[in-house]
Amino acid sequence: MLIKPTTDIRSSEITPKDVYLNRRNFLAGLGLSTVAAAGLGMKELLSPSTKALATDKIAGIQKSQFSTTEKITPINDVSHYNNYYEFSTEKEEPAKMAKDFRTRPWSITIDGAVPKKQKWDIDAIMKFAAPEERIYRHRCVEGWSIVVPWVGFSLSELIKRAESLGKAKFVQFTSILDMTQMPGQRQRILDWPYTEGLRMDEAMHPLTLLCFGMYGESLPNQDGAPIRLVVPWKYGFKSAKAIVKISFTDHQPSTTWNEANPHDFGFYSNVNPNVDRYHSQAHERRLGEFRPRPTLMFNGYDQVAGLYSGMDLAKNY
Ligand SMILES: Nc1nc2c(c(=O)[nH]1)N[C@H]1C(S)=C(S)[C@@H](COP(=O)(O)O)O[C@H]1N2
Ligand SMILES: [Mo]
Repeated sequence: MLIKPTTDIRSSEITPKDVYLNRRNFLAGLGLSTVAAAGLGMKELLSPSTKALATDKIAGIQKSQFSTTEKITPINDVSHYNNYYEFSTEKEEPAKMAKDFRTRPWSITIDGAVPKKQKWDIDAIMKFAAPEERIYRHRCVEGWSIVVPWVGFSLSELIKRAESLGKAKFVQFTSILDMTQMPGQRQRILDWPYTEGLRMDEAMHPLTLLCFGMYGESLPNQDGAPIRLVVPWKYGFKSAKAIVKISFTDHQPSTTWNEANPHDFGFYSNVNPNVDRYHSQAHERRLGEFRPRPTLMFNGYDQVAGLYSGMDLAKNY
């Protein structure tokens, strides 16, 4: 999602991806990988560093009533096609470049409209509630989508413990700032650190997931380890990765993409096939599929419609 003028690039945007995936699937069928295709020898292929993921199983995961029964996107696609501009603007790069990213020790600072500023360790946060598997559709504003079995629990479990004060109407999420580990931050592609935000009722909605795993294991670094947000009825950029701060405010917080290009990336950014922003949002392509499918209002999560009653979603896009 490079910042560019709103020329209509339509589905041509997604085509290289299909070529990439099909090529990979083809190579996988031959028992080869793109690593081999890139001309690396057998030694590199067999070394542990080429292992797809270095993650840990999460114990005691419960099923969720919010899960879709749609076909889950293969883990290898989800973990090798990532938007993570702190590492790279190329989607195949974060899987490689985030490999050594340090996810411990890690804490999240809770500040703003709360009785007292706090700093919580990630391992304590992960015990706030039982981990659930939430199989969600995930829709990027660029036109691709995936179905992912995320692991986490409702963000409301954390907000309850923060005891946010009555004047808190919004929540801001801040991702880590560390240019020693994140080469993308040495470039001013975006105004670092990455920030995102939600209105309090959106943040408290049971669908809004504080996420620390996927496919039964801890998150791969490139998918936002150790902890990220997943807001399934909004475009993917609302789901900030590698969160280090959660701030409660009485006003709408600034958010990175909205500041970069407010026309294309609204504060709300609910998935909406009827509002063309960035480019037409009427259709999407599931990773690994060829035929585009129609995009659903709120990405199919109709239960959130009540949050926006009386709002013009073309204006408040
Ligand atoms: N910190 C941070 N969070 C981020 C991004 C990013 O570049 N940096 N990219 C966003 C975008 S545009 C998308 S589509 C999703 C992608 O999540 P995934 O790589 O797990 O599919 O992460 C979002 N969260
Ligand atoms: Mo995205």
